[in-house]
Amino acid sequence: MSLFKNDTIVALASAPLAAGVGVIRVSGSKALNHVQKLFSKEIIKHRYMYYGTLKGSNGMVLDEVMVVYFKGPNSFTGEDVVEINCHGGLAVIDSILCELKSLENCRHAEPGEFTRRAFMNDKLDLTAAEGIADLVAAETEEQRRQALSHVQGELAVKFESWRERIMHLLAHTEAAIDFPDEELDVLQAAGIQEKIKLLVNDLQEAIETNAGERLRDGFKVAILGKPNAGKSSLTNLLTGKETAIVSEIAGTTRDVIDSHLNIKGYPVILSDTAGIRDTDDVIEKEGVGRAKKKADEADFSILVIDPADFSQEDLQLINLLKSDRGCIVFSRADKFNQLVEFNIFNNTVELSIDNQMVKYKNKEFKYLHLNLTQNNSLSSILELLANMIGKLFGKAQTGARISRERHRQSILDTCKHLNRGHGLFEEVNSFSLSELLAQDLRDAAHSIGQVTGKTDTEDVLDLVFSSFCIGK
Ligand SMILES: Nc1nc2c(ncn2[C@@H]2O[C@H](COP(=O)(O)OP(=O)(O)OP(=O)(O)O)[C@@H](O)[C@H]2O)c(=O)[nH]1
Ligand SMILES: [Mg+2]
Repeated sequence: MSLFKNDTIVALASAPLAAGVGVIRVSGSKALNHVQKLFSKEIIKHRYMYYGTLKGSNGMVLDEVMVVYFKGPNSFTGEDVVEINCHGGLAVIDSILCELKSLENCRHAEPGEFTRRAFMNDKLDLTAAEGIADLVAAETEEQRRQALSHVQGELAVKFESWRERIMHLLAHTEAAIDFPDEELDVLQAAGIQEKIKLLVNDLQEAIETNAGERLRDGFKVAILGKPNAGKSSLTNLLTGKETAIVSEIAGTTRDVIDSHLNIKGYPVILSDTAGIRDTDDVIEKEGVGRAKKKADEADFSILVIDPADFSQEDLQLINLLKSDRGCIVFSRADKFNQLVEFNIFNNTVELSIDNQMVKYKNKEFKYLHLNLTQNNSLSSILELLANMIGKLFGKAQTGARISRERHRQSILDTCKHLNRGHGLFEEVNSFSLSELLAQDLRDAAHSIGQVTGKTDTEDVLDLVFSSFCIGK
């Protein structure tokens, strides 16, 4: 993105809808001058709200507005900023934007340009900038919390502490360069090799779970089972509407149907799938293939079983479930209220009624037995899902979580450089050990620094800010 830093930029900061109030943001050295030209009152004090009218160049009143001036560097972007609270009609907003853009060196902001200027002026780091984008997009309570913690710098603190550890190692290593005859002793005395190993362990632990990314993008839950088991009935129960067609004809659902849910603050992408069975029908076969793929990609799977129709195929499906990442819902509790009476498990599966656990081949899964056609089954399945998802998130490391592929990639790159440095110690007669190690550590510091923007490169900035919308 080519940016003219001296331009004053302007854009609607609120949503482009007909609304009670719209907020137009102006940032740059001419922000105050420009708004003052149109505004009826003299703006004297900073952080003070003025009520007045805005007039166009032809003298026509555009709107009655409230104006606040934030003097740089005490503003969002770090530059002079003026915010205009106008009526939120699209024509009102257009007319004000047009007038402002007709003034000298004033243009429409690029997507993310306000936040990018804030970054350039050291008002925030890249993780906080991403946090702002996530906060704007947050739809559930847990997403809001995570995004806010990033805006408040928790993730930056974490990445900075890793970078500082690398810089510390680098300082020792560079000191050893001056003692070529004793460099190994100097490095060993400082415990550099062990410290590298510890750091790599910490970094790997941070990317072990993808809880932060899941929280941002949605937790994937797949509903699986044989045809007619009751998968679509369960989907409709969870979504609270007729999301999928339910019928007594086996093979009703042919494709994957995704719905977005908010389960106790966690964003969930629920996938109803085609009943899994051997079939010659080409379309159904494709659906079965997609169902299996969904199950494989899912963070959590719910296997629906009709206890009256229990068969070898159900055992194969139980086999597909991953420990801690799956549960079983037996349907038709209204027709079969005692699972054990039917000896459906053929002694291959243990059923613990007290704990509501199904045990099969050393794996255990929580189960429920429900009437999926009844709304009052909803609370128990919601509770079970919320518990399971909560547990998976709880397993994640404490503190701020990494939330993007970009963060994960930089940790992987950092580990690669650190591991290479660590390996140098194993090379007998390693030539210029400290010089080579110093280079690996510099590379590692560069990789980890990219996350907060400490070692900014233009393409990283473009990548981060291109996902923003205009006005942010
Ligand atoms: N009485 C009763 N009927 C149920 C229950 N669950 C599902 N059904 C009925 O079973 C039939 C099949 O249900 P669906 O939800 O369409 O089953 P499915 O697993 O989506 O089936 P496919 O899409 O064909 O794979 C429908 O007639 C449902 O009304 C239940 O708990 N009790
Ligand atoms: Mg179905």
